[in-house]
Amino acid sequence: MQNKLFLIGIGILGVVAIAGFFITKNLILTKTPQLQTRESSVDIGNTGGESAESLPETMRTVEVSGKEYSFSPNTITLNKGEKTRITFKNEGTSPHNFVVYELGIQTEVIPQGQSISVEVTPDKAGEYPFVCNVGGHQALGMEGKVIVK
Ligand SMILES: [Cu+2]
Repeated sequence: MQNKLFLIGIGILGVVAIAGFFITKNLILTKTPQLQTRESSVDIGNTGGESAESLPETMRTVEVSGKEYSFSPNTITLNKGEKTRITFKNEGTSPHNFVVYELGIQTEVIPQGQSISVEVTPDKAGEYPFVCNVGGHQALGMEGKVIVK
């Protein structure tokens, strides 16, 4: 009976010793992956370039106002390839709009006091005339130019 207990005791010690060996081995092995994790966390730091995604929130905005019968300013400068929001405000008393035919921009005709925005990413440098195309307004002076650099 005592011999049996002795043998069981030896057996348990053996199991503990073997388990201890493997646990120690595993601890050593897991140290290496931990180092690799630190390296990959550097990569995560690099993807901090995601702040570039916040650029649309700080999208460049250009404001133009129109009245009878002029635009202010009458020259707008855009950067080639840069998405820009153009906000047109009618500060006159008649309805007006903002049109740049060559850039494919044509806002709705808006009444006194209202604003309307369009977004544009010009892909060609050059100078493009803008107008209000409500009947006769361009001839009366509602024109200007967009310069894309
Ligand atoms: Cu007009």
